[in-house]
Amino acid sequence: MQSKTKKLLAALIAAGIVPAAHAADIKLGVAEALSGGAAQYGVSIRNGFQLAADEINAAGGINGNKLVLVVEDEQGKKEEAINVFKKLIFKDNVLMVFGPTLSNSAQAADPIAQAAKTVAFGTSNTADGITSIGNYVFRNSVTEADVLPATISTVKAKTGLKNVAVLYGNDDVFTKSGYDNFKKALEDQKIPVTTTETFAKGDVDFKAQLTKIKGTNPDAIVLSALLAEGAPIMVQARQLGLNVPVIGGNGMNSVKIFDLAPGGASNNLWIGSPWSIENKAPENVKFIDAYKAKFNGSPDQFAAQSYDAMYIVAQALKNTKITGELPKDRAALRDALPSVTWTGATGAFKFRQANDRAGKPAGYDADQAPIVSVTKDGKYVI
Ligand code: ILE
Repeated sequence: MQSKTKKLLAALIAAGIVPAAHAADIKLGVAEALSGGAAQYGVSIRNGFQLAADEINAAGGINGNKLVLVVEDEQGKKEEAINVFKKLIFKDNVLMVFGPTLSNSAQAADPIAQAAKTVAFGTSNTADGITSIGNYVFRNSVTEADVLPATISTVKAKTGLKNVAVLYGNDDVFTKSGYDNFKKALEDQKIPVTTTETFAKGDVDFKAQLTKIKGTNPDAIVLSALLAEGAPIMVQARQLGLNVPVIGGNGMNSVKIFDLAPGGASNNLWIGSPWSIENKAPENVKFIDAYKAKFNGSPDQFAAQSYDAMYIVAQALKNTKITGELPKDRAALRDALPSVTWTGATGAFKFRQANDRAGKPAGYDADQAPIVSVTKDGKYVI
């Protein structure tokens, strides 16, 4: 800003014509999939951010300064995630970036934030390796590595399954990582695999794989998929008379499954997550009520995690002196984040240091334990 303009602005603030808070807005980037298949998750995520930011601003903001969200649609595509990260970081000059929605996009876009020494905070990325990108990469989404062993052991204990068939998407960072972690958990828990089948993004007909699976007569199907393919897989499995439990990863953990696989096709789907709509803790009840009032629908795990993430960043910002010098402020926010603890919609939260591939300290993962639930008639039951 020109110094003349600066002086004029200062005079207008002093005269009470321009509110002082405007001069110190805190700009946060939100890069999520708001169109395309991954918008099933991205819209919920954006809603969670908006709800939390509105609440924080209504309660006085951050030491009197208002949070302003700069929201961009990265369309669930890694090239778009890269473009949007560049726009937010270099053109909009945001303090930090939330997102992107898919691990597949995070693996491509987070290195941009890391190189620019700007925090990239994922609220839905659950694949291995995301936080190994570097020390500016954070997430509060619990990883497949942390969730899937508990999901498998719970289904084993409750259904007595003896073997499983495996079905996974082999061209997506998250579905592939889910597969790797399922495979490891099955080996660790000595559960034999009857067959392993794959599919690709955009496939619509899964009957060949499901018929093969049916031929091996498994006690359950382990499924690492995003909703766009996972929902039709459930519909087609039930059509073929495959009514065994389906054990899903994070991609299958959305209330959208009840609309996308209607008429009971979504029954008997097992998933693990730290968040449940049934959890009656006061922080969660407050979140669910506020979400319903604002968006006229029920929240899901993705909204709960983004809502909590905004409060986690707000706690860090309260301990950060914003100077107006962007590189300094971006670094100060990064340094304030690791020690934040917060009890929100997903319960008690803290970060856990992650390492890079060489075993050196890198970014931060979520340190939370999952609860396993199963779908029954349009609900998750614990
Ligand atoms: N957890 C997955 C991922 O990391 C999806 C996110 C479901 C929306 O890509």
